[in-house]
Amino acid sequence: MKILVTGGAGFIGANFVRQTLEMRPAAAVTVLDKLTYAGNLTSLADVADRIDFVTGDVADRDVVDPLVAESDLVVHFAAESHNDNSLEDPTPFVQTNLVGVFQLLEAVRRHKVRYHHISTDEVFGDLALDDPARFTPATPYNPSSPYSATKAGSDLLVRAWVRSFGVAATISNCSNNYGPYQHIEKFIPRQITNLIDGIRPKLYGAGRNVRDWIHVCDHNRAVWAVIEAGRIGETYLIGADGELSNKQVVEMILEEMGWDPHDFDLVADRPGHDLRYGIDAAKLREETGWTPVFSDFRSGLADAIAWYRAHEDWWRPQKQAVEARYASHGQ
Ligand code: NAD
Ligand code: TDX
Repeated sequence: MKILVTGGAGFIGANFVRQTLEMRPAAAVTVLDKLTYAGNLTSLADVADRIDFVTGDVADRDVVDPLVAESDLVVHFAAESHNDNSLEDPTPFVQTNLVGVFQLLEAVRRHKVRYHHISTDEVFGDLALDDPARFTPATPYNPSSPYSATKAGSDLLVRAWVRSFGVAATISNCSNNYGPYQHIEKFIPRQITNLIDGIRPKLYGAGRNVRDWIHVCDHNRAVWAVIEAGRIGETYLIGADGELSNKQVVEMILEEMGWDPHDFDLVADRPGHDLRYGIDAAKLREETGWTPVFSDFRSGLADAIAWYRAHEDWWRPQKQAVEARYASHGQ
């Protein structure tokens, strides 16, 4: 099987490539990645001789078309992925997350190639903190940020291409991932690398916002479950019952790294900050049999802390610029 993985030099994509080579050693994997600030070739260094790597833009028809033509399956991870960046400049979000998906859909339509679309629970907007309800596949789309609006738009493009043109596609909407190779602009690795540098963690607002955490390897195993057992045209929500407030997460990081759990700072809130995400993954579990392997968040977090401690060469080059950018926003 020839698989085209877009965004394979990013956090989830790099883990997906590695897991795929492990689980399916006969698969031929090509990665298409633009190597933006978020793409890092060293994330694939140990598997470089087992994949084809193409540097290019998913929004470029001339790049995408021949790669899709020679594939049996496209798994699309490439995106501008950070909410805070989308508040500063939405331009690349519209270009990559919408125009890029349009180009991929046109190519899989032309060449009749199976397509799996990676999306986020943020397309549904947010839930109240005290609401027992969780997102289901029937929850209406109500995105809050430029990032989540472009992801919502891309999901709708996929649905239209399935219905109008018979494209063989599935969609998965996952909750917040953590694990190795996550960019240090994101919440958990930012706080871990801050603490390595002796800097107190930064919580937006009062730290009450809730995210539903899943280990990146459980996300990727669920993606394979949907590719293999999901129904064409369907949407599957991926989550591992991991709801925690940001304050709870920071306290755990502090404890695991040997600090006092109160050693954090409250900083300026994110404009339009979604209050809570929570996933009901019943459809995924029932139709594909998937279950998460990383059921203990604290031990998964301890693994992630160990990874960032051991891979300072991977994140150090970006640390100063990331923190300078946050500081300019009072964060
Ligand atoms: P990331 O920012 O770490 O990686 C994105 C990758 O895409 C990078 O390697 C980057 O170079 C590449 N890329 C960006 N623009 C491109 C373009 N125009 N053409 C080709 N490549 C391009 O992101 P991530 O956290 O790994 O997220 C991957 C996907 O998963 C995204 O679609 C995101 O919306 C989705 N998702 C992420 C999470 C999460 O918690 N991180 C949760 C649910 C869904
Ligand atoms: O320093 C911080 N302090 C803080 O309190 C940072 C960077 C974040 N936060 C908060 C904001 C969120 O409530 O932590 C939470 C998580 O923040 P992010 O890591 O930026 O993730 P989020 O905005 O929830 O989006 C993530 O999950 C869904 C991914 O970045 C998206 O790509 C994915 O779609």
